[in-house]
Amino acid sequence: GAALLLAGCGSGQIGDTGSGQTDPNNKNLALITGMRGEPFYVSIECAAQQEASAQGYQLNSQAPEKFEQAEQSQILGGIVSTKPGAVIIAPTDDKALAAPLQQAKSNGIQVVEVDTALEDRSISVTSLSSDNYAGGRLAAQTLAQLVGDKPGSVLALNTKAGTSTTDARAKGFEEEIAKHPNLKLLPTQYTENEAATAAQIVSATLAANPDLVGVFGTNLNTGEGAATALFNAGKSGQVQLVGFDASPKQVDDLRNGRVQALIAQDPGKIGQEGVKRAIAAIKGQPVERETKTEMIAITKDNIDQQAQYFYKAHC
Ligand code: T6T
Repeated sequence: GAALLLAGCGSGQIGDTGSGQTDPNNKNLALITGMRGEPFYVSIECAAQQEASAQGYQLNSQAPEKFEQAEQSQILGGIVSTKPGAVIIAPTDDKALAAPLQQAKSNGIQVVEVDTALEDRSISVTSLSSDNYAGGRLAAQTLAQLVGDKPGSVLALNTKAGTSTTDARAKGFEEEIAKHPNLKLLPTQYTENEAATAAQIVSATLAANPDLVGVFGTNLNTGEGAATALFNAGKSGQVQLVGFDASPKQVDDLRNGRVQALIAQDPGKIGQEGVKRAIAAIKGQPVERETKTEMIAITKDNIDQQAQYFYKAHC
């Protein structure tokens, strides 16, 4: 008796399991991306806002200042207390966000994962992202082609361990590079998603491995940092650089020869479809459990045909 009564009162506190019911008429959505002001996430936000307005829904969009799970969990806690019908989220850690998202779910909030995902697939109703493992393999194939037969070392720059997307990209990259006997893969390094750290690691790797022939930056910041370091060392175009994402700076770097290829994602599609699914889930309609969106390898040769894949710095 007492325990049941306790479970029924209070709202949004730890231990409150809520009713678990979603009001099908709830018109409020929340979007929590991985980091504020970052063009991949900005592009998701712009498309999500557009779709939400078109369907007559309010979208409350928030993000941590850095790609950081503690701050993101705090934002999520605040959003849960406003009881939106769904939260569309890019969890910054594949484990740490599980408990607060389970809490949201228990409070009747539908969870839609965009881009990154939790290891535990039982919390969200749907997950939308690039096929990041395939993207890592595509990056390796592209890099191997750029390097040609030349023997040498290759470096992959990951972000933070526990980031589902970049972990999958690094894995795909490693497995594909292993098929190229002329390329020796150095141990993958972590940048904590800081461009400056990526630049330092590339400078140090150049010094320690004069045979470096290729670098893979698994996302925007790692790629931007690597491009800066190679340029400062006078190695642009000698050490082949394949990046992931297509920020305005990355696209400039590709045009001016500081980067040789970019694997671009489709954040606009992810944002738009994320909102569509959130609305469907609120209404109790079925949604596809997992969907992979398109990616494309952009090089100097096809850059002028691929402008639709460039990310936005502002809506
Ligand atoms: O590469 C994207 C995203 O897919 C990844 O999960 C985290 O980094 C980015 O947002 C780029 O900064």
